[in-house]
Amino acid sequence: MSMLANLAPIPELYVSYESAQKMKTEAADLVSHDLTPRQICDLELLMNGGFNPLKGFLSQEDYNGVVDNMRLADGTLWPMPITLDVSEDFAASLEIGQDIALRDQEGVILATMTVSDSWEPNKAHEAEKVFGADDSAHPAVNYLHNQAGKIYLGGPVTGIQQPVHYDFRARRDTPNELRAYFRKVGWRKVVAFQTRNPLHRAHQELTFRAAREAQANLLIHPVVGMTKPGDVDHFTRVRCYEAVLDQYPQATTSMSLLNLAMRMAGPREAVWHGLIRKNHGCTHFIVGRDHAGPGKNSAGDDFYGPYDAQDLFREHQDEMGIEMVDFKHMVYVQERAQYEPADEIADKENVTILNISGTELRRRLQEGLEIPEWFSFPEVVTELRRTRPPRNKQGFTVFFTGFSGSGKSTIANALMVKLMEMGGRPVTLLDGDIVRKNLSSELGFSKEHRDLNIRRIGYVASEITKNGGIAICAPIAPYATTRRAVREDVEDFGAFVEVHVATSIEECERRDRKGLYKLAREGKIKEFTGISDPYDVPESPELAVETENVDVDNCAHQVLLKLESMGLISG
Ligand code: PPS
Repeated sequence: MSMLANLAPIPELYVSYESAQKMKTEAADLVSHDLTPRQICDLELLMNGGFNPLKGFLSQEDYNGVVDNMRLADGTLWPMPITLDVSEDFAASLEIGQDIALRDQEGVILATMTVSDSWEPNKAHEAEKVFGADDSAHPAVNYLHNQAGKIYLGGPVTGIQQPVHYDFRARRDTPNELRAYFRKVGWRKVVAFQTRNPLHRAHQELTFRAAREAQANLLIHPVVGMTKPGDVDHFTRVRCYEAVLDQYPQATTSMSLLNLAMRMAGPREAVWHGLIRKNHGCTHFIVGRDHAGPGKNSAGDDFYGPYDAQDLFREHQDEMGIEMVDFKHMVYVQERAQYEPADEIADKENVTILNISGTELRRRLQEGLEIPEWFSFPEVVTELRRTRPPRNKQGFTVFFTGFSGSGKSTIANALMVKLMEMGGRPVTLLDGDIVRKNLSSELGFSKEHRDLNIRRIGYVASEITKNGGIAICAPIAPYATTRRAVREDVEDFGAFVEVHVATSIEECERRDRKGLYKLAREGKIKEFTGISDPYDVPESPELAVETENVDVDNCAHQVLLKLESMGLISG
């Protein structure tokens, strides 16, 4: 297969400017759904043709086909369920055939959708089929179970306007804008490079080789929508890409940003990425080792084989109409001062092969260690160091959890004082009682209210962490899923150290400092944690402290030692 691009415009779902103005006024009468960040990304690519041939969020029949055999009901290849998940209450308020307004998080109307289908999906089945396992260590499976609404709505979308972006506007292109650009500059063969990481020298070599192999122009097409939790933020990455762009021949290389919400679905994701790039006018697509890999599963193994994505792509590429340029792992050969594909080095025994993994790079950045010139470009390293200061200068959160009266607040107070004595970073204590007085004064102790309380604490802690401070939280936080959600919020910006204050319920009741256990036993306080309400014992906290026969100073000191071993404070 050797192909040239058909660069005719592809169908979009937008109405004309005049109709859009009219629809905006008329939509005031429609029921509204406020889109989540991921749904906004999906909607943008639906509307601009990035997800061509989809005409809206999947119907139940299309969804079943996509989940079970990667095909829409009419047989067209489509590997990823693009679904509009909503709450049960919202779904129950709608009727089939009704038009709803799809709004962004500021309430701006982006589209309308005619609801053709509403159903409760089998999420465990979706996880198994689409992501390979119903294992919440997979970010998309976690999203499916813990963030996505219970009901899916399907139906055709009518586009009113693109989601608004204030950043890097000149670098964002719709499929038709890219197609027009390729037509204008006469590019008929274009190889796309998908990435969610900063570009280092190995990537540059890989993309050069791919362009040479396909005798094609190169489109660097990084994802700036949603990537894997913990990735380098897209602002930093785009500044890095811009710095590296100078290293490429201008006449044959271009860069454009893609507002895609990745799922990290490995093989299926590679096929999806290929279809999206075809829609953007590309003829070739680079698939490397472990394409869109989600990391390890809960047993510590990889979700997918390193070349599964290449195999699935190869199987479908004729039908897809975009050709794969496959790559093995690139490594640096010191004696020849160049990058080579690991599997093509014939004289392995006689040369020194160097490689720095993503994990090793993060470690070096975190610890402020050297990053050699053979690995990356000085401009990229400077940019990364600026946003990722070493760990002992970053913000972090210590999150105590345990029963009422377990000693959380006392240890948290002692820890705060010790950290303040050390200095360097501002420290804030978000104690359970204090938070309930200030942030959450209207809340009670139902599951819903407790979750809300913890999410508020998590939000404040993540802001403190982002801004380089230390947040110490000390609520009961009885639910594991909520603690996990807070961990994710915080880990976007710094370390999350969960400390289980493991005092037994019997001991807490025996101490009964505030006399609450007595009242709980008498039924005078309802839903009391440990007595008449559940507590999920943390399965793998960073630290568990025993408080029986151990004094407070020692408990706080154990936390300090943990922080030190994690590199968060210097010894
Ligand atoms: S939660 O579940 O995390 O939102 O709880 P939290 O905000 O930490 O609040 C716990 C403090 O409120 C007092 N209290 C109760 N605790 C548990 N269950 C019930 N029903 C309840 N009613 C009041 C209790 O004193 C907790 O304080 P701590 O500091 O944990 O002893």
